[in-house]
Amino acid sequence: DPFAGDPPRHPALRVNSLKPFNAEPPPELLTQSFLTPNELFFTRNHLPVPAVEPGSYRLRVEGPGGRALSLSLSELRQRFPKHEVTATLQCAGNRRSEMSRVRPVKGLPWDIGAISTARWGGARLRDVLLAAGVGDHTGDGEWHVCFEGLDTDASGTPYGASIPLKRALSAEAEVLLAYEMNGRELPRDHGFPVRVVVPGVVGARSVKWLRSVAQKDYKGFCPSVDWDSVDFGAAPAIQELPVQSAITEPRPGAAVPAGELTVKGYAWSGGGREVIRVSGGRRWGGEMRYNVQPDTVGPIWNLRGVLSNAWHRVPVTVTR
Ligand code: MTE
Ligand code: MO
Repeated sequence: DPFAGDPPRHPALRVNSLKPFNAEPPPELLTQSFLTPNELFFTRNHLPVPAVEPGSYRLRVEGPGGRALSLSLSELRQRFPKHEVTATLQCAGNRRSEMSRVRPVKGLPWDIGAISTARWGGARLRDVLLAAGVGDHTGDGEWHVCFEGLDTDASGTPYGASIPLKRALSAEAEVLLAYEMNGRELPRDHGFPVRVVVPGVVGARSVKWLRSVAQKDYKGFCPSVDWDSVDFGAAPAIQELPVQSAITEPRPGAAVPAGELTVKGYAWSGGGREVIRVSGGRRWGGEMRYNVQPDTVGPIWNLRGVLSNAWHRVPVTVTR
């Protein structure tokens, strides 16, 4: 069993698939705190969790013209200033099960919990790339930075993803090579010992168990084994995510007393845009810099079941 070495998990997680492990926190626990506790943070694994010996871990960073760095964990910690950022990760398939109710779609049937927030600590990707000789001169959209994980499929192909070089080098985008999650070392399910964190961008780009970072001259050379955010035909790959919100309490089908009711939920702007307002009452929806959530699933339905961000509706029964 290739999954025999996977780590133990919190019993409260709602499991969508055991091997590979895919699970989300129950909605009520997700909104109990702004930062999601590490053991409740949603987990999206495509493959078995690699067992990494921190002492022999090396991160390979390939710059242009054959220049390369090989960094141990302590070199990554010591050579580059530690930067911290609070960022939400969301899987492209979050709330997919609502799309499936309109018409069946492919993929894991996530409810509303494939989204979680942590305070990440690590080296800035920008600093590491500059140390490897990657320069700002290549900031046109053709250049990408490719990430590979230590998790490989039966053919030896690693999990991989890429982001535009411009984002990778941007000080504002705050892309991290993270070795800490909420003040502790990364848990094995979340990429121990090092993962990428790309704030505001689809979770698939935040490659866990990072083995290499390489500058490539165009996207065609990057590996991509990711099913839940690969290109739709000729459409560009998903990067920044649209505005999202959902109700975590009450739960669908709940019996609630007549009168005033406290409703809890989350709202997230996606690609680092500002939240203008969250409307409740007749409609529940987030509005971020004039991006609004679609009111129904129908017009945004797609076969992969990604970017499901329509108004979240929770039917309840009012008791007296
Ligand atoms: N990185 C590796 N190496 N292998 C993976 O399976 N899954 C990706 C991304 N990084 C994945 C990965 C996907 S699709 C998502 S949504 C996020 O990790 C989930 O991160 P989490 O499991 O820490 O929540
Ligand atoms: Mo994902």
